[in-house]
Amino acid sequence: MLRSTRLILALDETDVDKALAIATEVKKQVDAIKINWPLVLSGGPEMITKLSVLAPVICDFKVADIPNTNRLIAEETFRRGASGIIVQGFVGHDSAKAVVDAAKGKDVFVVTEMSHPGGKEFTAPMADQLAKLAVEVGASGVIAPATRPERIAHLRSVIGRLLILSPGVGAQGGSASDAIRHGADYVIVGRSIYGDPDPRAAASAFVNDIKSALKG
Ligand code: OMP
Repeated sequence: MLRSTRLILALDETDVDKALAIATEVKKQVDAIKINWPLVLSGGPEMITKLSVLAPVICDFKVADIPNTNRLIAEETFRRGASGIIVQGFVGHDSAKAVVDAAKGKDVFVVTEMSHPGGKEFTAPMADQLAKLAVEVGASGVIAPATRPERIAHLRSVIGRLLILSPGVGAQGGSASDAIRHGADYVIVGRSIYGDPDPRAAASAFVNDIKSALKG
């Protein structure tokens, strides 16, 4: 995945025509488009293929099953054109490794501490172990919360040079520039772009905010 604007669009828009129009509008401002169950359930798995023509697609399926089921999900995801996939690490090394093996060099990201308030309950206490697991199974990187940027800095110290993708910017209260300053490689933004009346202008504002952090 290119590290150009460092912005990833979380396209959780369930109106398929709108989603495709927004993706087309902002494709030059994003390094990847992340899709999750809402858009796959409304538009079908072919959304992966359609969007992959516009930008690299990361499938945020938060895969969390036994190794064989994880492998089957990953194979189908990559067969449809995805460049990356997001998995849960709490199911264990064998399950996460099954996805890394099925990815055959494509990107796999492991969720660590989640960005919402409930993320503090179970995922925060396990975050270091989840981050270590990401390193040990050969994942490309981790997901870490922009809502608690100090946690990004801490998790960076655990994972070394692996990538950090950071959601929780905008609608959940986090700041893109803070996340980058604390060590994120990319920020993930959903509602504050696709829910804006002018998604392109909203994306540009995030790109400029990220640039300001990289300069400073
Ligand atoms: P907005 O809150 O609308 O910007 O969307 C954030 C996106 O990031 C959604 O697609 C979430 O599912 C996803 N996300 C989180 O918000 N928090 C996390 O801890 C992890 C993810 C994720 O794995 O992408």
